[in-house]
Amino acid sequence: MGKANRPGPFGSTSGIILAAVIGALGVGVFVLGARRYLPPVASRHGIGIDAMLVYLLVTTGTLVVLGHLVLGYFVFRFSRGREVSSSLPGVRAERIWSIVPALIMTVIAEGGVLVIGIPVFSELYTEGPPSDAIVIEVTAEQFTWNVRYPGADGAFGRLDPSLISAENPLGLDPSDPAGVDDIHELALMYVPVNRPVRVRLRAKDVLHSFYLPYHRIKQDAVPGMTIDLWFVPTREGEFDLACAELCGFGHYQMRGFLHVVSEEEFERWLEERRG
Ligand SMILES: [Cu+2]
Repeated sequence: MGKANRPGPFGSTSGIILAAVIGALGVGVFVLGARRYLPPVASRHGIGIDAMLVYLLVTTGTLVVLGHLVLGYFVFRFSRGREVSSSLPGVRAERIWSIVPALIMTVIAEGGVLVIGIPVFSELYTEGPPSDAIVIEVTAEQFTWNVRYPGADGAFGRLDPSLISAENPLGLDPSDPAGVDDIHELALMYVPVNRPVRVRLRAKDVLHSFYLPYHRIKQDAVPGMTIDLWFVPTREGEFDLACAELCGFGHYQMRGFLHVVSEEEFERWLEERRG
């Protein structure tokens, strides 16, 4: 069957309809995917994350659209009941059509991840937070966020899991003087704008995930581990904190708030909370 001389499978009308559907599918997917699906960015590194996502979406989306338009064109062109002939492609053509798309996909994927993404990730995950970062401890539990700030001494009080009770949800050791002035909040974080924030993330019971959608931060909270993360908030306002890991019946209630305020307002709030 090397050479096939038979009519195309479609009459012209159905061919045109199919070609239009295929073309519209490609364009439709791109238009749907191009809508803004993340809330407006509010952190410094988030700008880099968004740049990577937009680059990958535009490059791969363009290929999807082009691929569908070419496919639609071929269906239209060769579906009019005309006789078509075909022959197997030569080795050279096969090589070219294997290597060129592989190179294009490499440039697209590596350009996005290595050139745009890796510098952002390496600052966040290998360099760590600057020394002037505000340190906050967040302990996730079913179904809320325990937020703790060190008091005026700048040190967190010792925790002992055997002391955990309804009144002492974190198991704070009363014999440690460093813990006396610690500030506790429930599902509420205050941070000053444009200052690095370092979060020491813990989990009390099961897996949770600390998700700040506006700040492009999502980190699993794992029982038995303290995981460090950091970011620099760039806009003042009240932002959502959500749990992004299905953690039980009350998972949907695990909403918290991040208040990003001016440096003066933050100091005022700290003073107030220190009493
Ligand atoms: Cu949770």
